[in-house]
Amino acid sequence: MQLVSVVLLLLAPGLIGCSERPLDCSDIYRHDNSRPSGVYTIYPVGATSAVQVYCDMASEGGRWTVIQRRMDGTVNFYRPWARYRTGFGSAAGEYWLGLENICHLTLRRRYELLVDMEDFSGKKAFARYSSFSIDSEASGYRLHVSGFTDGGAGDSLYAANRQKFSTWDRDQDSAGWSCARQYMGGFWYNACHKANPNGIYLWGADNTFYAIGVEWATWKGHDYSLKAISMKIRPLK
Ligand SMILES: [Ca+2]
Repeated sequence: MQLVSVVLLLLAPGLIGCSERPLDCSDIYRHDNSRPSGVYTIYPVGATSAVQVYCDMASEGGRWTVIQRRMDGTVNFYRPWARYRTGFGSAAGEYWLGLENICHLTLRRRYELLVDMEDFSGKKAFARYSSFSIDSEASGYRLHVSGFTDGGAGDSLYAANRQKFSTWDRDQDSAGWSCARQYMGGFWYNACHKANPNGIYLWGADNTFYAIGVEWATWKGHDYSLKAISMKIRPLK
């Protein structure tokens, strides 16, 4: 009987913690600010919407919810609308959180955006934006990003701002052709891009096909595919 009581006591704090249903990584941090970076479960769309994400608890003060991550080329990012809508990949590795999840988060809270990146020589840079949100699917998941701060990478999202999201099977870009098909990703293409974080994972400098790589052109140009890039958001205080 005593053992049962002890077990219940040990379980109780955990049960209370789980019932709080964190919306994003900032909630997990607020609940326990000693938690390290890693994979956690969040609930962006409500109690039945459990989704695994990577929480960056270290960069620039931590509390970041990673919405996109490339690091080794193990996940195919050339996917149709339905996959970009719901998300794909693995929270411990490469993934896309999903436009529907991102949309719900930015409806609920005001977010900033950090884009961290690294090249194949180990150099790092970032771009930071003080405001980030996307509209609903009915509005094409249109992007709103502003308040740029340069961490050495330059502002490669200026062309993507106020664009709808496009995939190879849903062309909502500003070009007379399909940017997603030409540059082999899914993104807020204009006509077409300075940033292609969901492009084809190549290994550094490669000009075989123009601008199809995992690119941040204001840092490395259009013939260089990054080793790593991640887009992460956190609520403004
Ligand atoms: Ca088009």
